[in-house]
Amino acid sequence: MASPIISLSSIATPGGAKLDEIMQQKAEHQGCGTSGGSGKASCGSGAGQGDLSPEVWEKVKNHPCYSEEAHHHYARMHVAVAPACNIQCNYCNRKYDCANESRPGVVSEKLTPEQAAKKVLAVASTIPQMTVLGIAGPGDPLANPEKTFKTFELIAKTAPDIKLCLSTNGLMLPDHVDTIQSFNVDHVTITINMVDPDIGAQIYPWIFYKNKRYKGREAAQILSERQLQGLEMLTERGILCKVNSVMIPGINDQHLVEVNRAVKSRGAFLHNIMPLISAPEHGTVFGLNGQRGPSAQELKALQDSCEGEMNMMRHCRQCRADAVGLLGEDRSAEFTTENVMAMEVEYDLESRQAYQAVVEQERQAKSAAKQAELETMAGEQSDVKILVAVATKGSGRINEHFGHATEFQIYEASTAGAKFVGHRRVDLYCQGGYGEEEALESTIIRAINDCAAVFVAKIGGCPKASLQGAGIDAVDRYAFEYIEQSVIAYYRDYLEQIRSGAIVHGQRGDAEIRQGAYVAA
Ligand code: CLF
Ligand code: SF4
Repeated sequence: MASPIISLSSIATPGGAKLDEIMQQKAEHQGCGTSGGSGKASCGSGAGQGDLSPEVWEKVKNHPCYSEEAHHHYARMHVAVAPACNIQCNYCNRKYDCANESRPGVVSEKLTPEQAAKKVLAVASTIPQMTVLGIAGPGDPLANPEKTFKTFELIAKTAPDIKLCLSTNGLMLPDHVDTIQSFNVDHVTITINMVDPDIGAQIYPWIFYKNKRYKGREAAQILSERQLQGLEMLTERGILCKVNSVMIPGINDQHLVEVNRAVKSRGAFLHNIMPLISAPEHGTVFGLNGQRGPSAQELKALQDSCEGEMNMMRHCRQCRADAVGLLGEDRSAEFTTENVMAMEVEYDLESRQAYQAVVEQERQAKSAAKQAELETMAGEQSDVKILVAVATKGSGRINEHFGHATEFQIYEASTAGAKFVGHRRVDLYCQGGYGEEEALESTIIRAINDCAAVFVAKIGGCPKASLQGAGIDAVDRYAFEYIEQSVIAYYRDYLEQIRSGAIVHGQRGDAEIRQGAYVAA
């Protein structure tokens, strides 16, 4: 059987055109243009740059984890080359992926560095918006340094436009900072759940360090010192650092404010407070002893309280160690080792860059549309804030059918505009006619119960009525429009309706964060 040759030229861009058409247009017109539904691109503006320096912006602008705005447009992939770990976390069961950076419940296919390098080329040739390669497990990348750095070396040679990213528990970090720098790994995540060893002893039963097993408080103290030392060493070298923290109610939830201060003072760029995933079927210590995870509002309240000078990440999807695709989608099943080894890959850098140029135009059009909508709210004064759930498959548009959504993105609307504040994973509503009402009641409404509205590309009459009955306005009039622009427009109308007496604004209840393993649609 002939191997399929992967070519980017037939891949449709976010606007629907094929890449070879775009390459033709590029050759004919090199200037600024408008694109997208609202057609208000601004020349040369860097959508989302804000007050970041040009060097930092260059590092984050197409990294889906380091820029919330980028995560609507760019994808990442992980390669599972690091099976071993040197610590034990009470939220991890090694039969599954790393819970730092993965969702428990799905076993990874482990790869050699050579297999990983081939896989990266295959994915990059199929998904032109894949810009970042991360190594995040399934154990700890720095407990497997040879495999980790060999993989980076191979990818840097063959796919030089791909950013390299690493996620670690930090125990061995100080020993590898120079190597990390020499391989141009510009993004490092450290999972830091505590800076107080007494709290750490409740999270980590042991660590294995310098050929010795340490337990309890002593183990947590060594781990904490090594994590903070590694963080300082990286930021001194200008490497962007993100800190992941798992929020464990009753153990470190209050303490994470102190962790936030400690990592901020050491130069961390971004803090990602994630909910504990803990269910008995995962077989973890926390899962088995009934330790609960936070509710959606508990998580948001903690993230809000830490949001000051430091950026908080709220769009993390707690990925598997072999995740592929946009955050929130999982295309790993397309790239099994068997499939990848059968592919004949052409690495077409020019086509990748052309595709990404179109994505940038779309981003700028989206940003301009949001700005224009925001200007219509000038002078508006109100304390009212509402949450809106959005069904989207990416590109920053409301482009998913209610029945096909496996997650909803959550935006907070206020007079300040539209702000992304999280996402909620749900069961599919449409499952061929089975269990639809059950899915609606048991997961979807509970997951977005704190939202005033849900924006969808399309929705049937029955679920619309059920949502309406739960006080959630199901809105399809913004189908295929930009999300933030639509959220602002809806909020403006909402305020008008409050003033006219058509609706009464009230506080909504809390919402649940869905527990358990994610099953890709
Ligand atoms: Fe992967 Fe992590 Fe790099 Fe991203 S994931 S190694 S920084 S490329 Fe991202 Fe996934 Fe959250 Fe991690 S959404 S779990 S933060
Ligand atoms: Fe599991 Fe990752 Fe913790 Fe190691 S660092 S025990 S692999 S969650």
